[in-house]
Amino acid sequence: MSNDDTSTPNSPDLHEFFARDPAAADRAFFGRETYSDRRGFLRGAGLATMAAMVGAAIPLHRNMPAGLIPAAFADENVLVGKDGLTLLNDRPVNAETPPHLLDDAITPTARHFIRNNGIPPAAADPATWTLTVDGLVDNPMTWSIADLRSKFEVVTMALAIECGGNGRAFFDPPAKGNQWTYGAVACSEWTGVRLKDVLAAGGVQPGVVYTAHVGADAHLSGKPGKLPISRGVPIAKAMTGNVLVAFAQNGGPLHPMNGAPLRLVVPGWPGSCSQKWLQRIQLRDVVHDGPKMTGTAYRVPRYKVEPGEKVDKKDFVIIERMPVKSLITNPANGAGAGRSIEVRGHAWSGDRTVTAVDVSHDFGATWMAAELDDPVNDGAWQNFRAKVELPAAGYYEVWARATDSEGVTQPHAIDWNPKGYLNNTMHRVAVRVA
Ligand SMILES: Nc1nc2c(c(=O)[nH]1)N[C@H]1C(S)=C(S)[C@@H](COP(=O)(O)O)O[C@H]1N2
Ligand SMILES: [Mo]
Repeated sequence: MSNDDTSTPNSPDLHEFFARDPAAADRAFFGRETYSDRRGFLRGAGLATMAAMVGAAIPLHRNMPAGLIPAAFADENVLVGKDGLTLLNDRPVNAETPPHLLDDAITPTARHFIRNNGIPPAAADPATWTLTVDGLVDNPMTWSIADLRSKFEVVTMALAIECGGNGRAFFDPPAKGNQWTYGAVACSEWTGVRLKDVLAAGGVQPGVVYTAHVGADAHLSGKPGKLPISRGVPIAKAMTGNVLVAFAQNGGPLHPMNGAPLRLVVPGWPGSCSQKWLQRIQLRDVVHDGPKMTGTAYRVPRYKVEPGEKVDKKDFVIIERMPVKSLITNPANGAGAGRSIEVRGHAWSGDRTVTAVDVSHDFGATWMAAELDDPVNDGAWQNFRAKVELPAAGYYEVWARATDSEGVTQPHAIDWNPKGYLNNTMHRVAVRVA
């Protein structure tokens, strides 16, 4: 987008100022000195405290040029409260989880990936957070989290979220964007209320076709009122029983980077539908056209294209359900093993169930069926395991492929698209038998 202004005219000066005299720059911008032991400070105090302090010291900190707050965050401490994630980008923060750390049936909060399009809001008090439902509803309403808890049935569900760009790193020619490998997927246990109950309480008007979701994060440019991302889903999807407005993750608070204190969880569809730091849902009589709904964002060509082919913008369609896929979480890629191994992992297919997972150790020449669990609820990933005897010492690849309730099986090779979405090729891990 030609007028999508992400330039930051001030930031080079700010960087220079911080580089030249960090203490003075800190006093000027933060009202106190944080630099003298910035790394130590962040390490000790954590991201939430840092965000709260910055927010308190600078009322308009969300409007500051990109490059100031992020510079302060730009070390490994952006991953406070996370365990073993790989940082792909620190402005905005994007981090994925190595597959072998996703072995649990329910992903621990510390291992849930992070996909940010902008600057997360300062840590907020759940007691004062509100969600407004407006647009084409009979009764526009603003709810506190306590209201949501008391007015609607509270449910807990294991729900898988996968970023539409998971697997982008393997596109050739390469696609721009975060180079996710395998780990932009997770299945936390989310507690909240059903979006359909909240929308029904507002009175969905006839003619509503789409939702529009608004979060509290700021655009990287710091421009006031400019949203980094605002996605929506067709009203029929919003009215599905497993779409939650969630205020707890794995029995505790949401992680600040996973949308605390309130987020949407729309399982089976691109993660981008699951708005974090959720403040507002608007009902519309047209397909939503917020940032990252239009152009080529979270869209694919409506026909199959040759790798590298240039596709006209008008030929892109919005991604809806995510395709059938599986992930091997044991053994870890490159692991040494004995001849007898247990291959474990998860499989999922948006809006469908997985009916079979097969594993191979001979490059797909032969396959054996894995034991496959039913989903614990609609929208959860399914766990599989298979005892595999490797014939002799040496190097092997273990492959997994899932098949879903419509009979669709994961492909061997990528269906290339310009933005690198929907890579559901089979996962392969290397194993060396001593
Ligand atoms: N407000 C807001 N919501 C958001 C995003 C964002 O940048 N801002 N990123 C989206 C994308 S693209 C994904 S894949 C998921 C990732 O959720 P997670 O960071 O909790 O793993 O959040 C979605 N919700
Ligand atoms: Mo995403």
